[in-house]
Amino acid sequence: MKKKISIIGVPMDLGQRRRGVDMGPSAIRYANVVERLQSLDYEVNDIGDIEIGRPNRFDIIDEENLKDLKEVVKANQKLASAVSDIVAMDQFPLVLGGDHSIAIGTLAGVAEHHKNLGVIWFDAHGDLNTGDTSPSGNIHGMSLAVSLGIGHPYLTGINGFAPKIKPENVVIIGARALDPGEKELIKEKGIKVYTMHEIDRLGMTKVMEEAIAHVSNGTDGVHLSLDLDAIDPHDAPGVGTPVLGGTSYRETHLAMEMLAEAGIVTSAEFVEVNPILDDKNNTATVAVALMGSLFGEKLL
Ligand code: HAR
Ligand code: MN
Ligand code: MN
Ligand code: MN
Repeated sequence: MKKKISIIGVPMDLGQRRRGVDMGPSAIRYANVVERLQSLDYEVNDIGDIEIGRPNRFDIIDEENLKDLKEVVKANQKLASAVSDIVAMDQFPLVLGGDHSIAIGTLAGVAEHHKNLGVIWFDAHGDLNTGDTSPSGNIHGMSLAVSLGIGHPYLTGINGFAPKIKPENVVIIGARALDPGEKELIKEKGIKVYTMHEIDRLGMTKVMEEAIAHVSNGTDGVHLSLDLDAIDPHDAPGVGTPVLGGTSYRETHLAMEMLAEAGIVTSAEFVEVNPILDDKNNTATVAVALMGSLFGEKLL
């Protein structure tokens, strides 16, 4: 039987103050994600977008250094239920973002069915802040911490259980902008991190071999959370928080190809595509090309 992929868009730019990332799912669809994956012999079902509220900007109140907390909780609860339904039907959930705070909902939905989920977090950032350590109050900088059960109870409690994932099952790849509180948490929890230094030094092949071994060890599924800002801004300029010195287009493809070969990934999200900061939809096009590799597209 053909494996089924269910695509779900999350047009959300809340949780931070840079507009435009809500158009990410449209940009990715415009870059032909459905056709690309269908050509790989998957049955692809685009189930549309999660409905996101649009609070009147004069009503916005930032509570406890957490921007749009209530709206972000609402959106992620909806996403969690939708993702959980997809997994329950034995389909692969492919989530299109949208601000990276949506990883909270994706992981909440997936973790309902995978009690020992491995997580590969491709990102320039650690997303390991809490309201207490965040320099910005932006919830996208907290989504991995929240999934580990660390942070505001409205966020950690989404879908009624916490934590969603365990620190020993997580690997971060591409980091180059970590805040002091995040560095402390990484040490305290023993989270495996391949910064750009290790990627430069070991090469992507070795990094991915180790990362794949790490997240496969004793887990019952692997989620890929790919923040487009992991990639160098020369190759993926359309992101809200670009950081120089990221992975190249080819290195990132190699990583996806190795994941396809390993056959371990059971859910994925591609986030932070912001078409109004982009150059001719390049970033969405890169995202779709990477999805092609992740789902087994070959060069020859
Ligand atoms: N670490 C910073 C903060 O918490 C920057 C986070 C940047 N953004 C993301 N997440 N898109 O990866 O504010
Ligand atoms: Mn964001
Ligand atoms: Mn990031
Ligand atoms: Mn991120």
